[in-house]
Amino acid sequence: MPHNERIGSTANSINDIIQALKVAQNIIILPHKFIDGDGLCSAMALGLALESLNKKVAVSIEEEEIPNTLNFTSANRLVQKKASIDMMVDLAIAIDLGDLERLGSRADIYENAPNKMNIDHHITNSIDADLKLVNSEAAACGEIVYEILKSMDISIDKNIAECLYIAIATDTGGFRFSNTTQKTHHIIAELVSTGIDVANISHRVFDIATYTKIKLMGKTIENMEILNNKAVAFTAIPYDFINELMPSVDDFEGLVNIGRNIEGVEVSVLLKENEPGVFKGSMRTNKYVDAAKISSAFNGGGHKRAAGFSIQGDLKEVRGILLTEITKELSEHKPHTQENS
Ligand SMILES: [Mn+2]
Repeated sequence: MPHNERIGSTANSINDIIQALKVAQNIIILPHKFIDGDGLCSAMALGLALESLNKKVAVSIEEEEIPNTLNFTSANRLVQKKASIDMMVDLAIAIDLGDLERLGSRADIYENAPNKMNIDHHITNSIDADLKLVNSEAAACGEIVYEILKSMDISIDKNIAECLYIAIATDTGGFRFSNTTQKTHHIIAELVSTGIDVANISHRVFDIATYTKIKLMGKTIENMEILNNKAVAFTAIPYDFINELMPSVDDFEGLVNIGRNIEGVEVSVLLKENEPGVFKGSMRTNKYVDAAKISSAFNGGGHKRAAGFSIQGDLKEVRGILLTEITKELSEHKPHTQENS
């Protein structure tokens, strides 16, 4: 597919976007809260490119710090906390989000900007913007930014390539998810040709974990029960363990997937006891159980395959309540083939 064919894109043409980027001088780029590889790194790639055109650029994130797994690129210098931003913004770009709620405390920066742009690839996008480039066919915003840079004749140097690589690699789960296309691989081939260190990037982004996280993984596995004829993986990390270990929020990332990846498991639940008797739950499902539906019964929600909730009580009691709901959902739904995304 030629690079200028943009199936699924809406609103403005890429030329409108390019014109606005050329005119703007002070640009703030805003990825979503709970920052991830695509949000941060597509923002930084665009930021580096705009800097090369002598524009003043900041990437503002909601988090106090860049997560460990993403905290190694030279582009990180573009990242500023909201409080330290001291420029008169003439263009705000909301990137990798389809809902302004996902800007968190930074929504006002976007709302108050004289020019608003939204670059996104979510199929549900309700953002009001002066300029909008939404391409739900793109595997990552990194692919859209790549296309913008090509159209602007901005050369993709090693630093930009590194950011785009991380953006695309993370949103495709390391080129394994169904959003990975021939075009994805064509773009990646060009990025790799700049000399980026793929092995090092992959190790940093996908493999490295803090020792604290490894200990949490150990506890997650140690406490795991396989129930309901092996369809449910249930585990809890107790308050005392957390209190002694003092993990960061990052350290809990992905722990619930350990249960989900066990052969035959449909529902994986991980309970984190934040305070004695106060649990934050994560739920992942594989094929047919609606995690959002179950979670909504416990002050939570999310997506069909990934949701979160809150529940209070003693662990035994909480476990019983949750398993009753999960068992009900499991028995109500006959497995059927469905895209697992
Ligand atoms: Mn994304």
